[in-house]
Parts: sequence; structure tokens; C-alpha cells
Amino acid sequence: MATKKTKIDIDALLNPSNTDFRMVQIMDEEGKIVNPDLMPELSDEELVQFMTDMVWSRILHERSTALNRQGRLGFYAPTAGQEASQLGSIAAIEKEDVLLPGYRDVPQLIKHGLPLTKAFLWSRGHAGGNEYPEDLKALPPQIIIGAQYVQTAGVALGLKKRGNKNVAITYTGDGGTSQGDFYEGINFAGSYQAPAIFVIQNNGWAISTPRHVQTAAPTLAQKAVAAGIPGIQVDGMDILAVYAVTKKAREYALAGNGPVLIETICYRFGPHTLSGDDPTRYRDDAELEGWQAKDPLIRMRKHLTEKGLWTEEKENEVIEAAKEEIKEAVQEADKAPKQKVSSFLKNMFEEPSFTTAEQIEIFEAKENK
Ligand SMILES: Cc1ncc(C[n+]2csc(CCOP(=O)(O)OP(=O)(O)O)c2C)c(N)n1
Repeated sequence: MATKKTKIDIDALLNPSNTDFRMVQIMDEEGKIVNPDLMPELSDEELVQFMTDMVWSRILHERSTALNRQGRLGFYAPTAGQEASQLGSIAAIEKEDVLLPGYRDVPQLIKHGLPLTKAFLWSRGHAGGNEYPEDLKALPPQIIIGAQYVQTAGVALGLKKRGNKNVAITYTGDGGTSQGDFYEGINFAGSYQAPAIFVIQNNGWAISTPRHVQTAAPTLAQKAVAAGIPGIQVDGMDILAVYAVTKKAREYALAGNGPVLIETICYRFGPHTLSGDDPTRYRDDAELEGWQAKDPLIRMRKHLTEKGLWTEEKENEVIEAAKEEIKEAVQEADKAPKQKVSSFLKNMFEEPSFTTAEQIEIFEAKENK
């Protein structure tokens, strides 16, 4: 393991022989720029947009939690604590790039173009939540841990073969890196130099399994070595660092060098999902409080306030706009026609197989009674 005292250089880390897995950080917990050399070129408007996105996401998290408790939403996997990791990485991605999210990656999906109403329908298990706009380059969130890594290798190879100048990006958690699919995905993409960005959001826990029993490997980024691709660890509570690393990874992949594995060090403040998990049964308050002090919103707020780019009024405006947007999207979702079994079956294949066609016929006959 590299313990070099040299300055970190993201370009130097983007090398399949890289063995330096020190965490890349640009902005510390106080909002100070500690690595100015790594600071990406960003206008004031772009910096403000980062904060706006994170506040929007935190509100979406809070409202989703409340709506779930009221029985007005179904499945929800909390995102608080992971805003910098999620929104910093998606900000480095272009509209024509393909996103393959996991169940916790709904904010990225919405930023990539999924209407919020559809995200709510998906949460409710409504087939309409899986019917995507034609121009949205994304798959619905994957529930099978790690499966999206294999699919991403295939999508990225497809983009390369078609000569598209785009990447495929995917996300899994620390637990996901123990799955066979994780290794198969990064290995296959590496051997074909497929333009993929594989993000591991290491939030410390896979439900109740802590990171330290997930693997004996000191970092998850170093899993890239076996696949012959670069692996980089980044401070996942620092939106500037996540953005800078993902942007460079995208350029590296598009230059024909193949995939990159990025490990974002972050934390899930809430429960695993709202389907019965109680984190107080497996982790203590001190750990949570330690991570709350690293909150990505706090440090960005401090940074922007110091620069004269953010105020309490501005934040309140963003909060109110987000609440209004969510309220309207829920009302819209409420208007969706009642769920039909035949809709699910029709959503399965472009051309239904003989047996699926038969089932569609049976269910439609029942539904039309
Ligand atoms: C193949 C598979 N095995 C088990 C599960 C059940 N399961 C759902 S989430 C989860 C933990 C995943 O943890 P991690 O990859 O760290 O992601 P996080 O939820 O923390 O974002 C497990 C085991 C599943 N969905 N798929």
C-alpha cells in the first residue's frame, strides 16, 4: 500500500498500474480548499448548482421518508449523507451517457432526466415508473446487488462498438463489491477497454454488515488492480473531489483507455431502507455523529458562504421550490391509472414471448371484465 508523501495528482492515479489509494480530497470539513491543484474549473454558477442539487436531494430524502411513513410512497432507500457522492459524480456525466443505477441512486436518475413523478411511481411498484422517456439514457434502478456492473460492461462495450463518444456509469455499495458480478463486470470491461465508470459508494454498511468484515482488502478501490484498470479512492462527502475525479475518469475512458473504478467514502445517515431496518440495532450514535460532522452540505454551505455565493434566504428558496416540485409530482403520480398485471407483463419484453403473450391475454380478459 502506497504511503507516499507526494502530492496527489489525479492524472497519475488514472493508470492501471496505480497502487496509490490515498483518498482524494479537495475541500475539507470546514469548507476549505486543501488541494487547490486538484480544483476543477468551475464557474460560480456551477458551484451554486452543486449546492442547490444537494439541498434539493436532502429535501427529496426528507419528503420521501415522510410520504413513505404516511403510506403514500412504497420502496425507499435513504440517500442522506450520500449527496456529494451521488450528485458530484452525475454532474460529470453528459446527457447522452448511459446511467445504470442501483436502488439508492434515484437522485442521479432524476438529474439525468427521469421525471420525478415516474420515480414516485417506481417507488409504488407501478409499471408506469419503468416506462422511460425516449431520450433518457438510463435503466431502472437495479435491486439485484452487483448485477448492474455486468450490464454496464455490456452497455459500455456497445457504445464503443457503435463509435459513440459516451460512457456508461454505474453504482454499487461496499457490500456489492463482494458479489461475483462486481468482478465479472470490471474484468470484462477492462479486457475490452469498454468506456465504463464503476462507482462504489462505500457508505460503511451493507444493511447491518460493517465494511471491515466485508473484505480484508484495506481499500475497495484496489480491487481494480486485479482487473488491470485504475482504481481511485475519493472523499465521498466532498462534492468537488467527487466531481473532479469522475470528470477525469470520463475523459480517460473516452480517450480509449477503458474503465475506471472509483470508491467514494461516504455514510448513510438513515436506515438501509424504510422497509423495517433499524440501524440503532447495529451501529452506535457516536459513529453517526462523527459522520454528521462531515456532512457534504455543511462543508459546501461554509465554502459558498465564505465566497459570498450562498445565503440562508437562497437556501430557503431552494427548499421551498423542492417541496413544491415534490408536492406536484406526488399529485401527478396519484392520477396514474390503477395498476394492472398486464402492464407489468407488457413491460417485460419489446416482443413478448409466446408464454408471456398468453399470460397477457389471460390477465387482460380478467381486467376487462
Ligand atoms: C444478489 C442479492 N443478494 C442480496 C440482496 C439483499 N440485499 C439488498 S441490499 C443489500 C446490502 C447492500 O449493501 P451495499 O452494497 O453496501 O449497498 P448500500 O445498500 O449500502 O447502498 C443486500 C444484501 C440483493 N438485493 N441481491
